[in-house]
Amino acid sequence: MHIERVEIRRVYMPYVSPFETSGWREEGIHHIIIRLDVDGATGWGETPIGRNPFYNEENTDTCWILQRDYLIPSLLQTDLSSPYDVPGAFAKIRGNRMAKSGLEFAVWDLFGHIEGRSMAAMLGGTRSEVAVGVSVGIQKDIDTLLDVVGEYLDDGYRRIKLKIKPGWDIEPTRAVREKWPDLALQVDANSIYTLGDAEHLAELDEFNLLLIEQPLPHDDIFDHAKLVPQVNTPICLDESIVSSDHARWALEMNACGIINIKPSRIGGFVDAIRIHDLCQAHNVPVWHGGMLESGIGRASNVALASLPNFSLPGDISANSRYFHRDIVTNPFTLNEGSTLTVPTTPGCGAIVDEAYLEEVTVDKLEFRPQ
Ligand code: OSB
Ligand code: MG
Repeated sequence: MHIERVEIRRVYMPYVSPFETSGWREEGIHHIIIRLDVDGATGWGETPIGRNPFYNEENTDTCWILQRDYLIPSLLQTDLSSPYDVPGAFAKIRGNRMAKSGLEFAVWDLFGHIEGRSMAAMLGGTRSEVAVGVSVGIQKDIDTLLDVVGEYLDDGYRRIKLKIKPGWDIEPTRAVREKWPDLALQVDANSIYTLGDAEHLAELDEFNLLLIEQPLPHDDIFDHAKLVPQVNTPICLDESIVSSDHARWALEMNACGIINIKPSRIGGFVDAIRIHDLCQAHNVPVWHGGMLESGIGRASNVALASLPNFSLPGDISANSRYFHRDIVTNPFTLNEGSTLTVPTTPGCGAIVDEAYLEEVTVDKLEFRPQ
């Protein structure tokens, strides 16, 4: 099968409230939405990339150029018999995994529609609901943080992640832990510390956290392996695990006890599933991270999170936690027990609101085979 038409759109959608981490602050998403068409069937995907290269080395502009000049021309030339053919079509192009990922997700959605199968079923999902929590950005002071966390708990979320940075780590975590002694709580540093901060990070041990996510540099598995024996709380890697090879290296080096899987960071589902399976074989739990996706990327994340070794709650909150209005007409809502229901309809299950998508589109390009 050859894809007949590709459309990519840069979109901007404002968040319900700004999102701040140790390395950046954003007011909304600057993602790329991909549409594929073949013979009356449509597949949608999302590249959930940062406007600036502050999370990983890519940004919206680099993804746009890579998709336009390299990835889409390769995809249009490829005779696809399954989504597993996509990584091969992109193999010559080094890195640029976020740029690749949205195209791969769209191919999965397309095959789901053609074959009448849900994305979760195609990926090997076994759950009908996935456990989720909320990632809470850095706030202006601790009182505000306690209010924000309290609101999410009132909404029904049962796991909270706090973004931390030097000067906003021990005290905010202590305040949340003192107010909610039994809350499932974890922290994420987005690569802001160094190995010299090991003793400081060990001060977090007293708060009974599920994990400390990516304390050290984004490309440094080696120093994480040195940190692990110095901290009692499990270390979880996010940014450092960009492929199944990186996951294997981290597991062999004992650089982490838990891995956060974001299929976008890894270039798509094919390699993300390898990480899931590898971790399962090592008895290492994984959980599904998030990139503040629109309803399209969110639906495909929920599909992947239905695989069996996703045993900790994911950063996949309901659409309303991120946006007042989303580009889908069937947003996820939070179930009792802090879960989202896995769609069973063909593909990822997102129903795209094409009129609103047009409204939030900043730029678009169309491609057909030469
Ligand atoms: O490090 O997990 C992260 C958002 C953008 C980039 C990186 C991260 C995050 C989040 C938000 O923590 C997770 C979400 O709710 O989508
Ligand atoms: Mg993270």
